[in-house]
Amino acid sequence: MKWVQEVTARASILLIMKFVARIAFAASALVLPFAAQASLVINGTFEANALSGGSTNYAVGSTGLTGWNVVGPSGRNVTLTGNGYLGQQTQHLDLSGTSDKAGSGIEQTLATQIGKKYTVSFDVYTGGTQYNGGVDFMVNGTSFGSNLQGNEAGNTTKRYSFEFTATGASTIKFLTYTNGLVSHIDNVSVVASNPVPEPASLAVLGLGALGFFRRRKSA
Ligand SMILES: [Ca+2]
Repeated sequence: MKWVQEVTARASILLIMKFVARIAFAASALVLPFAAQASLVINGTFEANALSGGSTNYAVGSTGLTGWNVVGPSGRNVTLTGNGYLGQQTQHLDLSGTSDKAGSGIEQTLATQIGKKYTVSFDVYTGGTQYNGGVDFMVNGTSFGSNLQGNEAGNTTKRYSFEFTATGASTIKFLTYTNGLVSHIDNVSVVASNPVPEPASLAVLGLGALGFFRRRKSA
């Protein structure tokens, strides 16, 4: 009955190999969130559109600003400003544009997943005490911050972070809070804030499966 033993052994090896493959697949699915930690926001740094001069205006309704829709009352705009403006080191966006009135801004819809938590972060610059400005921020129409200010005392940017739970796709929106000259944002990022499994625990899982396979084969 040696052939019966042989067939049984081969069948169990096949089963074990399938089991190991499943473990490996499950482990790879767990590893994926590591790679997905990059920001979901397109052009959150406002560096995608090259400036030839000091600034470029994008009118309400425009989709010329990479990744973003320009929103607000008809006739308003937002202004992409370049390196060196008011001491900034990179390109950034003035939500108040050339009108310097409340209500203009930008929005972007992100492929967030229902029930998952995300952390949104961005820099605000309102020009110190010599300028009047402020930024409103909302997700799917819900306000997360109103009249957000830069670091007035140091006349520098201030970074804000908020956490939200997605109900599907999420539209993030920035608007000028009030009539004012300087309502700038930069470095917008949205990342999943759920904790991810540590590589060490995944390695243990993988080794355990390997040990199981070896024990069965040598039996
Ligand atoms: Ca920038």
